[in-house]
Amino acid sequence: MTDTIDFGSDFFFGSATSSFQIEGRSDAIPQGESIWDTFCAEPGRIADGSNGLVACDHVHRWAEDVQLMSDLNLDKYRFSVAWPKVIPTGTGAASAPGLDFYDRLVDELLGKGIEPMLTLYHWDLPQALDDVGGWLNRDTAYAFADYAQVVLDRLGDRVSTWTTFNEPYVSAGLGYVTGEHAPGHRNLREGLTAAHHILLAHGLGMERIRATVPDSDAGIVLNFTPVEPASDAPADVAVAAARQGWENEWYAGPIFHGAYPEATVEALGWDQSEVQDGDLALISAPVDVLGVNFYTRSVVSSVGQQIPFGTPRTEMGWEIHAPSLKRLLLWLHETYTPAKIVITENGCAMPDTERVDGVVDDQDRIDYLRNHLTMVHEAREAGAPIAGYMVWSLMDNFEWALGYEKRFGIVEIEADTLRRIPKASARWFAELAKTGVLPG
Ligand code: IFM
Repeated sequence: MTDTIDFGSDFFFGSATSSFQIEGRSDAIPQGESIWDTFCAEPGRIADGSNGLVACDHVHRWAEDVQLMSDLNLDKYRFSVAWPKVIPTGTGAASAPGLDFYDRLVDELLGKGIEPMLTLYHWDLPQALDDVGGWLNRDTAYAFADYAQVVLDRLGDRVSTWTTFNEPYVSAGLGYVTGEHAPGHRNLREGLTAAHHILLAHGLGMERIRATVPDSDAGIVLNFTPVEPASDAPADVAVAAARQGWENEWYAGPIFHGAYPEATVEALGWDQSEVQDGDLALISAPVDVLGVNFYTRSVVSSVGQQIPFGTPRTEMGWEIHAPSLKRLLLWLHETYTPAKIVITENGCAMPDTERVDGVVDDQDRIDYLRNHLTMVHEAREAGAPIAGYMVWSLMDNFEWALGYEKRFGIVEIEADTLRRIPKASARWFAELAKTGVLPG
């Protein structure tokens, strides 16, 4: 047994989800198609051939889910709004039933003493916007700002933390460069364009947030995968540097320093022709909060990705390496000096095969969470301004191109009934959230 760790009363605990991954559809809420609906309908795109039509049926079970969060003693809940539920075709008239859904959810959360943290975009772009170019079209950034305004006008009086985008690296990189995610393009040049337009949309969205809810905390959620060279060999070091620029600095650079990382711009041969006067000033307007999503690190060499031999991995095949989280947090603190950091996602897909009295006994997930939380605490003690930690995810859900086969939840969703069954990790997390103390 090691010593217990007390996070103190000014640190919060929460959980995170996203619209497409949990909501599903309701006949009472007419909604537009999103790029993910289209992608799911294309044969071979999703590992188990599934889709988001029902997902966790949160659209009907939201009150039960909020009660669950309350039972788990959560201080905050991070969720995203589905643009196609609020403005079905991306631009134009807002849909009252869609807005009412989020209105009820926010009231229910507040009624149970859970603070909502809202993400405006977690990948479900209205298909109608993709039909006219999606993130390759600069107009999409302006459409995003108008959509943000609709949500702000409705929920701004009750939601105190707003983030514009979740993981633009994934939207642009996996959506436009590798084709693993919607809309499934495979073109580096397009990825660079999409990335810039998403950042522009972030800047335009921040302007709307500032103008509408000046007292709120506002920012963005970025994912980081610290990159390390497999050896000191110059070829390995060069690959690591290039990966670091694209995976960890491409978004934080413009937001915090007003510039794309120069060496990577050069390495990628990007002419920056889509960057217009004033864009970077808009993108680098100060944020109050940087959301950090962390899962793993990358050890790279000139011959590809190297997971050190014998290292434990999650069901995603991702190396488990908690010390990288501490290093990341201190690096972010020193390099970008964000006013406030929130761990907006951290967690793991595990096999979930052990059961005790029918309940998933996920000691491996508890170990993962404990080890990462220990690193968060150490980084905080060393001066990084970390305000809270949100586990990904509240419940098992649609893991994008991998469908429902990878389970990240601390709450199990029973396959046929969609019954919510807290796993051992949920009980463990509930105790932590209640006491603020990580047991030794
Ligand atoms: O499920 C995703 C989430 O939507 C974004 N961050 C990473 C998670 C696990 O892959």
